[in-house]
Amino acid sequence: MDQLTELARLIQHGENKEAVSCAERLLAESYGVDQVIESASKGVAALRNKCTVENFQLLDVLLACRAMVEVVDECLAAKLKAQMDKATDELAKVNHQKRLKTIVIGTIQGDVHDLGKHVVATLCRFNNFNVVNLGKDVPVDAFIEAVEKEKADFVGVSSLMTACLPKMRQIKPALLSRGLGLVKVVGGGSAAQQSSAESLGLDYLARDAFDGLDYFCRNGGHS
Ligand code: B12
Repeated sequence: MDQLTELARLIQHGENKEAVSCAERLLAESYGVDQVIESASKGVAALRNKCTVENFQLLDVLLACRAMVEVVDECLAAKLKAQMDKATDELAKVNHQKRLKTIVIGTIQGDVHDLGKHVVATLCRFNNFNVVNLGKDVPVDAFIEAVEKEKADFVGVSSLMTACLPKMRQIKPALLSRGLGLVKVVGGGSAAQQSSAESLGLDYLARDAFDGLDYFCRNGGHS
């Protein structure tokens, strides 16, 4: 079994300590952060049939999620932070007054899935964005208030629950009604993927965390 498949297996079985060691080994052997996240995500996704209405095995899913979060927090964040510190030093030398772009991110109201959004927040934070993470089950108004308070450039909104998509659709009109139309709204998550940017009123619908990060990097905000 190759090491990426082994990492997916360890996450799937909730073996958190072994998963962190395996991810550390992979990174030391110069596998990319994207490969590690992809393989860790496969481990969680393998539990799909243990997370249905008919068959819901909470413990298995929670243990797998814990392993995934520890890999992201203890391993990928450390790796990205080292790169980020270096990049920040270089950036500071070039232009020490440059303002970091701000992303307000959260999982939409009614939905408690937050692993994917957590990955996006971590990636963006370590790629030179100021990230305000509102958590999960976030009402539309809370997104708008945070955008105003933080003078945000972007909203990142996640939904894995099809039933919550109508709430996601309310974000852009709510921003427009408060004169915040220049704030770009980026959606993600498996439920959003079943729809389209147009029908959800998004500026962009990201395929995955890296696609979202690329969009944030490509696009300037309103400052
Ligand atoms: C883990 C999990 C859980 C965990 C969540 C733990 C947590 N803290 O997040 C727990 C056990 C709590 C859970 C609960 C439930 N779950 Co669940 N869960 C899953 C599972 C197995 C994996 C999701 C996951 O974390 N994937 C790994 C992450 C890394 O991937 P991701 O979220 O897709 O994110 C990636 C991209 O989509 C993207 N992304 C995501 N968000 C964003 C946002 C932005 C801005 C950007 C740029 C990118 C981005 O970046 C990530 C990395 O690339 C899925 C099945 C599956 N295979 O997807 C079901 C699933 C999502 N769950 C489902 C259901 C039904 C439920 C429950 C209702 C079950 C129940 N009967 O109680 C409850 C939800 C209650 C609620 N109100 O929300 C359904 C949803 C069906 C639907 N379409 O509506 C699924 C699809 C299972 C199924 N086959 O039916 N679940």
